Amino acid sequence: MHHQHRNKLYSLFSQTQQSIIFLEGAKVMYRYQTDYEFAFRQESNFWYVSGVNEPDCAAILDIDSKEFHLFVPKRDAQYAVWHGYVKSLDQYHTEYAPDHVHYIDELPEVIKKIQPSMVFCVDPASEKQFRSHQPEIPTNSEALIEALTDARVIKTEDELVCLREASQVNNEAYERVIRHWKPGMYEYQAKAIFTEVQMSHGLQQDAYNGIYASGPNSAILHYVSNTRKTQDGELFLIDAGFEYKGYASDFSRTFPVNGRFTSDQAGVYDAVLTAQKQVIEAIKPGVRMEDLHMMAARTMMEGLLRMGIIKGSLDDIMEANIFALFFPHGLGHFLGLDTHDVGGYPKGVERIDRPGIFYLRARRELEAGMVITIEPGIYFVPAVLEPALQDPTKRMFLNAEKVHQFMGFGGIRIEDDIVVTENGYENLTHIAKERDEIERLMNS
Ligand SMILES: [Mn+2]
Repeated sequence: MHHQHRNKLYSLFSQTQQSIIFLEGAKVMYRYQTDYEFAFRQESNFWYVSGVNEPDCAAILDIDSKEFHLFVPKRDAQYAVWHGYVKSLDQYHTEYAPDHVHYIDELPEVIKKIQPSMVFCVDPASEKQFRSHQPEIPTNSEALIEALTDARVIKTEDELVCLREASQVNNEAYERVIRHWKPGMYEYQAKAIFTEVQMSHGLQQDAYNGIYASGPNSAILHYVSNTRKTQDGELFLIDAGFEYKGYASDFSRTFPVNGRFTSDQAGVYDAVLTAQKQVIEAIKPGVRMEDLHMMAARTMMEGLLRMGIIKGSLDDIMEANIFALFFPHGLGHFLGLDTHDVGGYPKGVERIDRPGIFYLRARRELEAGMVITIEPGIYFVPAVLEPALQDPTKRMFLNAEKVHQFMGFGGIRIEDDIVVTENGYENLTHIAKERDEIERLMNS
């Protein structure tokens, strides 16, 4: 898989320049000034081209000869005492199949031998690092990140296999949590069940800090305290995922703590679900993310209009950006080695300066092989709605009595992971999302 990634990357550079790519791998990170080690996670670009999941490595990719030089740290006996096994160069060779393996202190010598006329680095910091070894060779830190982005945004079949595996385990984790949930359980108990499923499949790296948000917490987009006792009659929103071989899954589901939706919960839920399903049905190559975002916003406003929470004509409501009060984040983002994966804004494309769509993380036409999340949501955030009720341009579209009734309701988000295919899409998320399916799962 990583060999294929290197070839893909080479194909994005012209071949005649005698140039090389220089990449540094991640180092172990510590908690402030202590020796507490955070779990190691390779830097995504380094992992993408090398497949090496160990700290303190570096790589040179020779664009002309297509040779991969792997640089590894020289470990001593002390390292073996504290961290275990010290590999020989031969063992690195067998494990990762580079064309050449060197100890990292041989980096200047190897560069001298290649005599590159240009060195592509991933960012200015890495450029600086390279120049500290070889100040006389010209470097560039824009072309590589652009090429890596172009390569990573379209997934290969092997990458899709990893994404499907991450999703499959995530499907199982969600189903177990929803099936076993009861009022009085704490938010962190959901995280415990979730983690148990993921870990038992060998998935040890979470894709992001999971959100387990009940009641009013469900309106906090990145709530991660997970300490509250879930109450009868409230909703529970979970947004969590783990990585398989570096590839993330990122789902969200919202369900009633007691296993039965109230009619208010059902009304808002159906508005979000209708929007989500409609957008997913529309996915195919050539469709633009910003159009899908607005489609979802409009459908959700239709739902709130039907419930009498907002009032006026749907066109005027959209025109006045009322959707941004209830749907303050983007419809979705690319997914891959990073949860918010690269490629959302191609060069020259800016964010849209309009409330409610500014935070959209991907603005481009979809192409086959892209993987994207679709995650519309409706939230009742007092900090947003209270001032809106005072604002004459917004107040006229809000049913104040109803809006007050929903303060404390929290929010609903439904998120699936979608592969764009030649003819449409493939949905990697298979957890119940129809209300009756969720109720059946929770009461069986
Ligand atoms: Mn997401």
